[in-house]
Amino acid sequence: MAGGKYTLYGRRGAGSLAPQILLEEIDAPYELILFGKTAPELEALRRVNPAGKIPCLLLPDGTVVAESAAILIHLTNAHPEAGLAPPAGSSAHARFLQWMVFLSANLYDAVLRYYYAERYSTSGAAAAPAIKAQALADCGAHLERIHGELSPWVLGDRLSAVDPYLHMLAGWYPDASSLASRMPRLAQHAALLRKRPATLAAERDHVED
Ligand SMILES: N[C@@H](CCC(=O)N[C@@H](CS)C(=O)NCC(=O)O)C(=O)O
Repeated sequence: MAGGKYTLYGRRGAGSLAPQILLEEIDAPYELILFGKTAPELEALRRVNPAGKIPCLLLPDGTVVAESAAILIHLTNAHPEAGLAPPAGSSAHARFLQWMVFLSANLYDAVLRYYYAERYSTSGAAAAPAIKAQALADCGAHLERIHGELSPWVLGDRLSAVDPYLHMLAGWYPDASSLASRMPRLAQHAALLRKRPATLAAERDHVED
Protein backbone atom coordinates (compact mmCIF):
# COMPACT_ATOMS: atom_id res chain seq x y z
CA MET A 1 0.00 0.00 0.00
CA ALA A 2 1.54 3.30 -1.09
CA GLY A 3 0.75 6.75 0.25
CA GLY A 4 1.72 10.25 -0.82
CA LYS A 5 1.35 12.31 -3.92
CA TYR A 6 2.39 11.44 -7.47
CA THR A 7 3.41 13.86 -10.21
CA LEU A 8 2.50 12.78 -13.73
CA TYR A 9 4.36 14.46 -16.58
CA GLY A 10 2.21 14.50 -19.67
CA ARG A 11 1.15 16.14 -22.89
CA ARG A 12 -2.29 16.57 -24.40
CA GLY A 13 -3.05 13.77 -26.83
CA ALA A 14 0.01 11.81 -25.68
CA GLY A 15 0.90 8.78 -23.61
CA SER A 16 0.08 10.22 -20.19
CA LEU A 17 -3.64 9.53 -20.72
CA ALA A 18 -3.61 5.88 -19.61
CA PRO A 19 -1.52 6.50 -16.45
CA GLN A 20 -3.82 9.39 -15.61
CA ILE A 21 -6.94 7.21 -16.01
CA LEU A 22 -5.29 4.70 -13.68
CA LEU A 23 -4.43 7.34 -11.07
CA GLU A 24 -8.07 8.44 -11.23
CA GLU A 25 -9.35 4.85 -10.91
CA ILE A 26 -7.07 4.32 -7.89
CA ASP A 27 -8.14 7.68 -6.48
CA ALA A 28 -4.50 8.46 -5.72
CA PRO A 29 -3.50 12.08 -5.12
CA TYR A 30 -1.53 13.41 -8.08
CA GLU A 31 -0.48 16.55 -9.86
CA LEU A 32 -0.49 16.66 -13.67
CA ILE A 33 2.24 18.71 -15.34
CA LEU A 34 1.61 19.16 -19.06
CA PHE A 35 4.44 19.91 -21.45
CA GLY A 36 4.14 21.43 -24.91
CA LYS A 37 6.74 21.10 -27.64
CA THR A 38 8.60 24.42 -27.33
CA ALA A 39 12.38 24.23 -26.84
CA PRO A 40 12.27 25.35 -23.17
CA GLU A 41 9.51 22.84 -22.40
CA LEU A 42 11.44 20.02 -24.07
CA GLU A 43 14.51 21.02 -22.09
CA ALA A 44 12.50 20.99 -18.86
CA LEU A 45 11.07 17.56 -19.77
CA ARG A 46 14.58 16.19 -20.42
CA ARG A 47 15.58 17.28 -16.92
CA VAL A 48 12.89 14.88 -15.61
CA ASN A 49 13.22 12.16 -18.27
CA PRO A 50 16.50 12.34 -20.22
CA ALA A 51 14.80 10.49 -23.12
CA GLY A 52 12.47 13.50 -23.49
CA LYS A 53 9.43 11.21 -23.69
CA ILE A 54 5.96 11.32 -22.24
CA PRO A 55 4.75 9.78 -19.95
CA CYS A 56 6.84 9.76 -16.82
CA LEU A 57 5.74 9.52 -13.23
CA LEU A 58 7.41 10.94 -10.14
CA LEU A 59 6.66 8.57 -7.28
CA PRO A 60 5.93 9.89 -3.77
CA ASP A 61 9.51 9.00 -2.68
CA GLY A 62 11.07 11.03 -5.53
CA THR A 63 11.82 8.15 -7.92
CA VAL A 64 11.12 8.92 -11.60
CA VAL A 65 9.67 6.09 -13.69
CA ALA A 66 9.38 6.24 -17.48
CA GLU A 67 7.84 3.76 -19.96
CA SER A 68 4.06 3.61 -19.99
CA ALA A 69 3.75 -0.14 -19.31
CA ALA A 70 6.16 0.07 -16.36
CA ILE A 71 4.21 3.00 -14.90
CA LEU A 72 0.88 1.20 -15.24
CA ILE A 73 2.16 -2.09 -13.82
CA HIS A 74 3.85 -0.29 -10.93
CA LEU A 75 0.62 1.53 -10.04
CA THR A 76 -1.30 -1.76 -9.93
CA ASN A 77 1.36 -3.24 -7.63
CA ALA A 78 1.56 -0.19 -5.38
CA HIS A 79 -2.24 -0.06 -5.01
CA PRO A 80 -3.43 -3.69 -4.94
CA GLU A 81 -6.57 -2.58 -3.09
CA ALA A 82 -7.77 -0.92 -6.33
CA GLY A 83 -7.95 -4.37 -7.97
CA LEU A 84 -6.62 -3.18 -11.33
CA ALA A 85 -4.54 -6.31 -11.90
CA PRO A 86 -4.96 -9.94 -10.85
CA PRO A 87 -2.86 -11.05 -7.84
CA ALA A 88 0.87 -11.11 -8.69
CA GLY A 89 2.08 -14.63 -9.35
CA SER A 90 -1.33 -15.94 -10.48
CA SER A 91 -1.94 -17.29 -13.99
CA ALA A 92 -4.34 -14.40 -14.58
CA HIS A 93 -1.51 -11.99 -13.73
CA ALA A 94 0.72 -13.71 -16.28
CA ARG A 95 -1.94 -12.99 -18.95
CA PHE A 96 -2.18 -9.42 -17.66
CA LEU A 97 1.58 -9.02 -18.14
CA GLN A 98 1.36 -10.60 -21.58
CA TRP A 99 -1.12 -7.98 -22.79
CA MET A 100 0.71 -5.06 -21.16
CA VAL A 101 3.92 -6.04 -22.93
CA PHE A 102 2.06 -6.84 -26.17
CA LEU A 103 0.58 -3.34 -26.24
CA SER A 104 3.84 -1.62 -25.34
CA ALA A 105 6.10 -3.59 -27.68
CA ASN A 106 3.75 -3.91 -30.65
CA LEU A 107 0.85 -1.47 -30.77
CA TYR A 108 2.59 1.54 -29.16
CA ASP A 109 5.61 0.91 -31.37
CA ALA A 110 3.46 0.77 -34.54
CA VAL A 111 1.65 3.97 -33.54
CA LEU A 112 4.99 5.74 -33.07
CA ARG A 113 6.17 4.49 -36.49
CA TYR A 114 3.02 5.98 -37.99
CA TYR A 115 3.28 9.39 -36.33
CA TYR A 116 7.08 9.72 -36.42
CA ALA A 117 7.63 7.87 -39.73
CA GLU A 118 10.49 10.12 -40.89
CA ARG A 119 12.59 8.95 -37.92
CA TYR A 120 12.53 5.33 -39.05
CA SER A 121 14.75 5.61 -42.10
CA THR A 122 18.02 7.30 -42.94
CA SER A 123 16.12 8.72 -45.95
CA GLY A 124 13.94 10.75 -43.57
CA ALA A 125 10.75 12.24 -45.04
CA ALA A 126 11.31 10.54 -48.43
CA ALA A 127 10.73 7.12 -46.86
CA ALA A 128 7.87 8.23 -44.61
CA PRO A 129 4.87 7.27 -46.82
CA ALA A 130 5.94 3.61 -47.07
CA ILE A 131 6.77 3.46 -43.35
CA LYS A 132 3.39 4.98 -42.48
CA ALA A 133 1.52 2.52 -44.70
CA GLN A 134 3.22 -0.46 -43.04
CA ALA A 135 2.72 1.03 -39.56
CA LEU A 136 -0.99 1.49 -40.23
CA ALA A 137 -1.34 -2.12 -41.39
CA ASP A 138 0.55 -3.27 -38.28
CA CYS A 139 -1.69 -1.19 -35.98
CA GLY A 140 -4.75 -2.81 -37.57
CA ALA A 141 -3.30 -6.32 -37.17
CA HIS A 142 -2.34 -5.75 -33.51
CA LEU A 143 -5.77 -4.32 -32.75
CA GLU A 144 -7.45 -7.30 -34.47
CA ARG A 145 -5.41 -9.61 -32.26
CA ILE A 146 -6.51 -8.02 -28.99
CA HIS A 147 -10.04 -7.40 -30.29
CA GLY A 148 -10.48 -11.18 -30.26
CA GLU A 149 -9.93 -11.14 -26.48
CA LEU A 150 -12.47 -8.49 -25.54
CA SER A 151 -15.29 -9.88 -23.42
CA PRO A 152 -15.98 -7.04 -22.64
CA TRP A 153 -12.55 -6.25 -21.06
CA VAL A 154 -9.21 -7.63 -22.16
CA LEU A 155 -9.14 -10.00 -19.16
CA GLY A 156 -12.80 -11.00 -19.57
CA ASP A 157 -15.20 -9.76 -16.93
CA ARG A 158 -12.65 -7.82 -14.88
CA LEU A 159 -11.42 -4.35 -15.68
CA SER A 160 -7.65 -4.03 -15.40
CA ALA A 161 -4.90 -1.56 -16.25
CA VAL A 162 -4.68 -3.14 -19.72
CA ASP A 163 -8.03 -1.56 -20.61
CA PRO A 164 -7.13 2.14 -20.33
CA TYR A 165 -3.84 1.32 -22.08
CA LEU A 166 -5.69 -0.27 -25.01
CA HIS A 167 -8.22 2.57 -24.98
CA MET A 168 -5.49 5.21 -25.27
CA LEU A 169 -3.59 3.43 -28.03
CA ALA A 170 -6.69 2.49 -30.07
CA GLY A 171 -7.83 6.11 -29.77
CA TRP A 172 -4.79 7.17 -31.78
CA TYR A 173 -5.74 5.01 -34.77
CA PRO A 174 -6.09 7.56 -37.58
CA ASP A 175 -9.39 6.29 -39.01
CA ALA A 176 -11.66 5.84 -35.99
CA SER A 177 -14.85 5.21 -37.99
CA SER A 178 -13.35 2.35 -40.04
CA LEU A 179 -12.06 0.86 -36.79
CA ALA A 180 -15.52 0.92 -35.19
CA SER A 181 -17.08 -0.97 -38.13
CA ARG A 182 -14.22 -3.48 -38.41
CA MET A 183 -13.94 -4.09 -34.67
CA PRO A 184 -17.29 -3.54 -32.95
CA ARG A 185 -16.11 -4.94 -29.60
CA LEU A 186 -13.37 -2.32 -29.53
CA ALA A 187 -16.02 0.38 -30.01
CA GLN A 188 -18.02 -1.15 -27.16
CA HIS A 189 -14.86 -1.25 -25.02
CA ALA A 190 -14.32 2.49 -25.60
CA ALA A 191 -17.98 3.21 -24.81
CA LEU A 192 -17.76 1.24 -21.55
CA LEU A 193 -14.61 3.05 -20.47
CA ARG A 194 -16.15 6.42 -21.31
CA LYS A 195 -18.94 5.67 -18.84
CA ARG A 196 -16.37 5.64 -16.04
CA PRO A 197 -15.72 8.87 -14.14
CA ALA A 198 -11.96 8.14 -14.11
CA THR A 199 -11.78 8.06 -17.92
CA LEU A 200 -13.93 11.16 -18.28
CA ALA A 201 -11.82 13.11 -15.75
CA ALA A 202 -8.55 12.21 -17.48
CA GLU A 203 -9.90 12.82 -20.98
CA ARG A 204 -11.02 16.31 -19.96
CA ASP A 205 -7.35 17.24 -19.47
CA HIS A 206 -6.61 16.13 -23.03
CA VAL A 207 -9.05 18.53 -24.66
CA GLU A 208 -7.25 21.50 -26.24
CA ASP A 209 -8.23 24.87 -24.69
N1 LIG B 1 8.03 3.40 -25.05
C1 LIG B 1 7.60 4.66 -24.54
C2 LIG B 1 7.17 5.56 -25.68
C3 LIG B 1 6.90 6.97 -25.21
C4 LIG B 1 6.75 7.93 -26.36
O1 LIG B 1 7.37 7.78 -27.42
N2 LIG B 1 5.93 8.97 -26.13
C5 LIG B 1 5.68 9.96 -27.14
C6 LIG B 1 4.33 10.62 -26.92
S1 LIG B 1 3.02 9.48 -27.06
C7 LIG B 1 6.72 11.06 -27.02
O2 LIG B 1 7.05 11.50 -25.94
N3 LIG B 1 7.22 11.51 -28.17
C8 LIG B 1 8.08 12.62 -28.24
C9 LIG B 1 9.26 12.34 -29.10
O3 LIG B 1 9.56 11.17 -29.37
O4 LIG B 1 9.89 13.31 -29.51
C10 LIG B 1 6.45 4.43 -23.53
O5 LIG B 1 5.76 3.41 -23.63
O6 LIG B 1 6.27 5.27 -22.64
